[in-house]
Amino acid sequence: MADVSQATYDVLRAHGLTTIFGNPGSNELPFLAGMPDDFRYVLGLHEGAVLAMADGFAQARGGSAFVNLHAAAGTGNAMGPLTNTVYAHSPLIITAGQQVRSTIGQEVMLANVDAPMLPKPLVKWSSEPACAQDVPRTISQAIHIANLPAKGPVYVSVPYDDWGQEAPAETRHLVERTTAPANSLSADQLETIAEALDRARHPVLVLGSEVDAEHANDEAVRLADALNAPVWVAPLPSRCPFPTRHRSFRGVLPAAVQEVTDALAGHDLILVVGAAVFRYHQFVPGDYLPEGTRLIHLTSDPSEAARAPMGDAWVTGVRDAVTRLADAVTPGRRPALPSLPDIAPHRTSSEAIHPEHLFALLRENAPDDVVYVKESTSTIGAFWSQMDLSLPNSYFFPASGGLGWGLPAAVGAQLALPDRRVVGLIGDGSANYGITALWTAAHYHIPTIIVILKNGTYGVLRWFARVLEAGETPGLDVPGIDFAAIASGYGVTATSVRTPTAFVAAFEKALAGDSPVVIEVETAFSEP
Ligand code: TPP
Repeated sequence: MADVSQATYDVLRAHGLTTIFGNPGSNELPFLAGMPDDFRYVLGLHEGAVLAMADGFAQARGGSAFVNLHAAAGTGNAMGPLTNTVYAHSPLIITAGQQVRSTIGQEVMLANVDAPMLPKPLVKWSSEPACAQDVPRTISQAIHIANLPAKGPVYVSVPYDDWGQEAPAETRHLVERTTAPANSLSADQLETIAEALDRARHPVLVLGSEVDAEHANDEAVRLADALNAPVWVAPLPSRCPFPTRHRSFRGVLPAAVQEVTDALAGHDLILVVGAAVFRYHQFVPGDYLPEGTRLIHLTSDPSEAARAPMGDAWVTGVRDAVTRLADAVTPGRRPALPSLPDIAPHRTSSEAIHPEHLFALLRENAPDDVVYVKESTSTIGAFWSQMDLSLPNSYFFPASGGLGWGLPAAVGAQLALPDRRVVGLIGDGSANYGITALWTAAHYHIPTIIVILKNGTYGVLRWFARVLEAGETPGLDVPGIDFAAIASGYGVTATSVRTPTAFVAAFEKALAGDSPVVIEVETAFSEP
């Protein structure tokens, strides 16, 4: 008869969850001691890094990932990067060890008091099984909930005396069962939307990260081509849903109400696919839509549909909807769009490498299928102005802006995509929050290249202080950090460069090798 631990590992295996990202404590040891040989454990040195690494892994592999944290303190450390996981709709199965059941009420050391409540405002579902025998089923439930639309992280706390108990025989059914979303536009709904697109004089597409997560990029191109419509990316994207050099590509929408409306002026129909409507940031009041413009919203997330302040929403599988719409609309009703002009020349700076220059060098020297994980906040505009991205899974950014995600996520993404090279583009402010992931990269020989953009400041906050007319603010500069020395301390080869030539040489060397590398680049601060 299997025990609860074996039965749970059987459930995890059935879902392909054979990698455990974790940082252990005493509560977790009985579970980990039973880990079968076909599983691997990836140790992170801080739970924020553990969670972000698992998220990068999950997003890059297009599936879920399993996380094991230490009780309340470990869960707490992971909450920052968890905010990104929520808005990336990343199905992480997060577990945490709990003290022995009979002692939780006494609040013995490491009891996770009211464990399911701790991550509750963020996760999609949170639970502590009512008894040991229900642990394998609860883990199974967690996996299914995480993966059904809208996908998202879930949390299960398990008392450590549960693992050695006998599992009920019925748990064998768990490894066989499946759940699948079946939400799809009806024929009538499809016709309504296709007709609206056909009738529109100047339709525009606004695509979100879900299009890339569903690998519907090619289908989005087919739809844009059939409509001859321009394509914007929804504000603050965490992924790149459309080829950036396609003639329809217009860039990323700004994250302020009036600026979005201004950018979409002149269009009588806006079709938003796989994004929130809209995720604004800086508060610039204004009109939500240009006068007389209709907005149609397709998303798999009922909450995204319900909370939008405008538009008609259909909750549907995004890939299915885009594919069928591309077939249903009447092609060639509007003139073909001209090709995009060449990429604008990059700006330069005399004292340090300008971020645009750095991104131009990356465009020229990185392999075509490179994957960028970016957490450098003042350089977002510079990045999009210089990049030529065409493949799915080419770009990841923290989906709620919570720092400490990018560096570990780059390590996790590299683990999931061994045939593509992952380059982390990390600000010198951001790098500190997830820096311990360098140890994991070194220890497991994960060949991520981390480029640290060292401008000595929390650059985007300088810009924001001006937008808010906040005046002089303390705490915005981070001078005097030697990332090459820190990286060496964690066992990662590192170099520090100041010139474009030196950067290209260091980058080529990193690409030629098969181990992790940190390249610290002195960059000029420029406003986003
Ligand atoms: N703490 C967390 C966990 N997340 C945050 N988003 C912030 C603080 C606030 N914050 C947003 S951007 C930023 C900070 C501190 C500065 C980032 O600086 P850096 O990585 O150097 O990028 P730069 O803006 O200079 O390009």
